[in-house]
Amino acid sequence: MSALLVPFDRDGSILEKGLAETVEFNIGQGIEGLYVNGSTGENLMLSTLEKKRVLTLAAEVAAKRIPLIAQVGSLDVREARELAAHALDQGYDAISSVTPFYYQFSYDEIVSYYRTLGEGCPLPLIVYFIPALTGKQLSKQQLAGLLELPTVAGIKFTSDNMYQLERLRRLFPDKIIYNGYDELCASGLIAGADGAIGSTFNITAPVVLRIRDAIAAGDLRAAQALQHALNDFIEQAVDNGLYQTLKYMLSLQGVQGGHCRAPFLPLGEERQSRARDILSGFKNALD
Ligand code: MN9
Repeated sequence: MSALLVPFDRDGSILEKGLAETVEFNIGQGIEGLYVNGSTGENLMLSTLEKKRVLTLAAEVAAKRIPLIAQVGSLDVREARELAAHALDQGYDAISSVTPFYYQFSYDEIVSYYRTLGEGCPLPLIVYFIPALTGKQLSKQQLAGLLELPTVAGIKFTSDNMYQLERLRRLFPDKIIYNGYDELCASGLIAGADGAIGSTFNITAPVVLRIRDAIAAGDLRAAQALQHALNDFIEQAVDNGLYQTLKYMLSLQGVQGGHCRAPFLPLGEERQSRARDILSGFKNALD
């Protein structure tokens, strides 16, 4: 699944046409689902109204062709519930929420947050674990405690701790585990993830699908070679300003990719030229 990029104009308004084109481009590239309003969607920088608008538009354009997950996490659990209700209304298949961040919430407080959110919405709930950004590390026992909640259907695991992922897989054969770092897509699948959700897949979907298929076929050499090519791409894109670079790469392919919202800075001439080289280098490496 792609973590959906949201194109903005230079003033920070959502480019609705660009958003629709981004959804369509992803589907055209064979992506099998969208994670809407995640980190990649710059969700934390949007108003409640804008979050709802993005959820609505993505659902309208996707029109049930692929499953959709709505990230609704908020420090205001009432906002999270309101967004969850909206996602239900718009036909989303699941909701997801980042672990409560900024304040050093206790584990019990985090559990209580997910209980409140899960009990308020009949959709399956996916925990979004991204300790590098939330600052909240959880042990494997604590993650297991979250997965034991009856309303929790799974986890988006954006951490490089493949041992934790493997242990969770072992403990919870029936819960859904998504690998979250695109750099570890092959590793995560081998450790037992059911799938992957990523920002770079907005551009690299065909390669990621090949990694998945190579692993399913037991061709680990092929998976490794593809992951090397993907990581050469990701390393350079991150260095160039990840979301701006991905959006610019959409624009190079006929999609109105737009800009990021401030305080993200626009790509200058130099970084645009670098982005063109990164994309062509990636395509050449795959030929
Ligand atoms: O959660 C994404 N995380 C962020 C998923 O964007 C913060 C990843 O897809 C990364 O962007 C990607 C590049 O580091 O792995």
